[in-house]
Amino acid sequence: MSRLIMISNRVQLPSSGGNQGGLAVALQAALRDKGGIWFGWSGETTEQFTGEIHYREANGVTTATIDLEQQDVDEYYDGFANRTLWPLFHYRIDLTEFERDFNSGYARVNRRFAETVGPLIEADDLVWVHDYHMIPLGAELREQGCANRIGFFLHIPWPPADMLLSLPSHRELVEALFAYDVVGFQTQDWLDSFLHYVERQLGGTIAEDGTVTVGERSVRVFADPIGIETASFEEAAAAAPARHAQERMYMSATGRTLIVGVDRLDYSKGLEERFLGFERFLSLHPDFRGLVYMLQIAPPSRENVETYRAIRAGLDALSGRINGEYSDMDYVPIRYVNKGFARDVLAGIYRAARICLVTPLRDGMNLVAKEYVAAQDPADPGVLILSSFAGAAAQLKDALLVNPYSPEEIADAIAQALAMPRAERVARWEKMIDIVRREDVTWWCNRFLDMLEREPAPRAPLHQLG
Ligand code: GDG
Repeated sequence: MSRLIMISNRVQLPSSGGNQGGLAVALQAALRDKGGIWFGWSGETTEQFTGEIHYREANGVTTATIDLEQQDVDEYYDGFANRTLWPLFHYRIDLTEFERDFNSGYARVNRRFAETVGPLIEADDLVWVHDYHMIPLGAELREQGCANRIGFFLHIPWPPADMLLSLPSHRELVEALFAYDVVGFQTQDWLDSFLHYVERQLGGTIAEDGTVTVGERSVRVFADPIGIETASFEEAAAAAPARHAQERMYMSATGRTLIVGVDRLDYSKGLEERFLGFERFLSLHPDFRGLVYMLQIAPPSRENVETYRAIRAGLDALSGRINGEYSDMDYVPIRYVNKGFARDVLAGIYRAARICLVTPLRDGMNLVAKEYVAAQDPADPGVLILSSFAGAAAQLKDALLVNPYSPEEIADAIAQALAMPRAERVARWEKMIDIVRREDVTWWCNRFLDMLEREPAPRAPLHQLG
């Protein structure tokens, strides 16, 4: 049986704390099943890049990591990945920085990854590369003669063709994807944007079976929506630590209705717009003031990048202003918490919330929406308010779908959710949980690996496109 070589920017060993995300758990399970290695950056820097590999092993999973130079981190991670690709792929040209040094740092680190992981790959191994940090890695591996089956999965959206054209190296980036055998996107929408670019800019052709051909190169593309570890999340939500968290929320709420939001502190998550939507709700529905409050959990992320510091300052000011206006001696409308919670505590908070606001301006998928659904009490579930611009909206059609830019739509959806009879809440939830259970993270992982395994191997060496 083929081993699995998984490659992503960061890796995660199994831990006993129960604090791991569903994605890490699923990838670890696949690694345990197939055997192999999870390769990535250690998160550490070194004076001079040596390519020395640090191996760690826990619970049947082996990780292999390398340290990068500070300049690598600045140009590749904080630079091209998080200041160029992340904003651009989330439709934020206004925040996208186009620096030549970022480009060269991105190329250099991908080459360094390829040179260090390349020798670890054995003839029959399947190679699975993850996300926007690593787009050129497949091509770098092919350069070194790697003929294995290599797949790539993009966790974030793919931008519309016109938007991608604003990236000076757009052609190079897209051509690099043709070094893979299989490329997976979260939704058909993101895949369509990719195909549109390929047809228009590269004159590519698209076959019925999802094979895209440009010149002599072909790649199999498909939409494979990522799921969560539903069964274990449902279990966690009903277990003692979650019940305690739920009780704590009820006690501190003193009979008020809880609306929850859980997001990494990131401009793509639409936090400011969400606060404004909640403010609009309070202003349009004075009867509900003092009866409904919002808990926004937003652990900081990417604090080395200036835009992220700015969004934090903006949200501090906005929540302060709204609280100043609508608070009372015993009421604060927004509890805004900049820290993370253990996964089972989070499950209890989800369950205590009558409404979950998931309103990203753009999101590859959004796992919080699925976790909220999985955490609900089947007899008395809450209501999910979901941005139609999140990948998850393609599956969770029974959520209340909103335009996250519109405070009115958010305010109306909150009012509708608060008034929703239990029978309707149950009916909507049953349809959503059915999908969240069926299309869970294991389903996603197996679908990708099955697709990759179906590809003929070994593969021909890389030719030039065109
Ligand atoms: C990228 C794409 C795609 C958050 N706060 C806490 C906590 N979290 C966990 C959530 C959830 C995860 O972090 C966030 O996942 P999302 O999917 O919502 O968003 P991104 O981090 O932007 O992920 C996204 C995803 O990749 C997978 O492909 O869905 O579109 O942007 O699992 O629960 N977890 C704990 N405490 C917290 O306070 N334990």
